[in-house]
Amino acid sequence: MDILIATYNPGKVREYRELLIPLEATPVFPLELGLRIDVPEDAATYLENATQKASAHARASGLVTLADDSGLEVDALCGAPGLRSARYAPGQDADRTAALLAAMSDVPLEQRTARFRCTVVIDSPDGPRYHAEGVCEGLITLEPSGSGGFGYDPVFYLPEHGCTMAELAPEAKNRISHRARAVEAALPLLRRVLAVHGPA
Ligand code: ITT
Repeated sequence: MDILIATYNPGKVREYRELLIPLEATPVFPLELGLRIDVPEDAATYLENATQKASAHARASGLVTLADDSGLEVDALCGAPGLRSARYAPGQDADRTAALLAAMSDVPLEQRTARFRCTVVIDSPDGPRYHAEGVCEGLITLEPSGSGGFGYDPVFYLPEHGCTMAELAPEAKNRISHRARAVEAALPLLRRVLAVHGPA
């Protein structure tokens, strides 16, 4: 059976294809179904944004649906870009990482602590709804490094790995990332929902 992953971000698509291999269901993505639903991501929490994305896509597709809302929280910027991570600056990922580094140009290394946060919501046309969260702690670098991953990965340094998230192999990112942790917590919930919605 299929599970819809309600994302249009190609980086997330790549990661979910790998992260959901343990699941006895096939991940499908909105564009593969000819779906394109623009959900406003204007709520006050990751949970509300992810819920809106999951619910709209579950209603439109009739499928069990997973959505995530995620972001980078930088302590020296009082938690910014946070919920606005995807819209922190116009342009591409590289423009947003450049804007972030510029905003932090006078922040010393020891104060560059940050975390990625990912909230996953699972919904289905007739509920119930579940959620799970994953967090990954790190430091913001002084300049980008690495070409893997997406988004802010080139400026997110992992002290215990001695490299940025963008310098990790994809399998390694998928073991330790905020999204990997959220999915790990969500897998039992997903299995429960899929058991209810599976073939009779
Ligand atoms: P969808 O809503 O279609 O899933 P999106 O990119 O708009 O895609 P979000 O609203 O959750 O997704 O925004 C998350 C932003 O946070 C994303 O665009 C990146 O800039 C950043 N981000 C999230 N996860 C990341 C990761 O694993 N590595 C680097 N940056 C990440």
